[in-house]
Amino acid sequence: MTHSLLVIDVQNDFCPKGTLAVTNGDEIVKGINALMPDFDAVILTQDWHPAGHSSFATSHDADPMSVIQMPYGAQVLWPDHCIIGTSGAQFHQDLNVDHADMLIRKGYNAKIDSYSAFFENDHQTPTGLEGYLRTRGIDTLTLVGLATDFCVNYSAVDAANLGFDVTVRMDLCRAIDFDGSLAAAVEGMKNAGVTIA
Ligand code: VGL
Ligand code: ZN
Repeated sequence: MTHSLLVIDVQNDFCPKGTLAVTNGDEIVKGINALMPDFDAVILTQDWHPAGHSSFATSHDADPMSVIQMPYGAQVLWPDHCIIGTSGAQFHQDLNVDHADMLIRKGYNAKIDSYSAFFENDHQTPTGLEGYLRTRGIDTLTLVGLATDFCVNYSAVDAANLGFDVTVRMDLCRAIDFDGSLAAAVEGMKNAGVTIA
């Protein structure tokens, strides 16, 4: 077994004072750092959007958290967040980025969102993470980070569907939990064979 820790989007905009703040999002940073030495590899993801990204409510003159239909399916419209080059897009200052073997960015294509670390929201366009894991012989993943019900959820389900052995450490994740999204995410992850710990 080769086991990787996948740290999802521990960035300023998802922490208190961020533009898409997840309640107590910064609480998990210490625990994540403490876990890193236990793994064969540590991979960090970074939500990385160009200004005017199609997932932003401001790009559609719509209210934040409204939902629209995109060519690839339903899309929640978010407040502007994690814009390339801004401090909001940077990792939380206490996250031990020096311990990471690999950083993967996602959401840089203006026309399509990418919650998952593996595929954009069309569920087809790969980020390349699968190939990285396979060529390193990594077969087992533990996921932590932000937000439980969006990027952690999508990444965990994709990883399980790709055949990885996947565990989500709920104590080291925090959720947006909007409109029942957390309960739905937990249900979906369990159905995909993800271990909820
Ligand atoms: C995320 C909404 C929009 C996340 C990213 O990291 O869960 N959520 N972009
Ligand atoms: Zn985003």
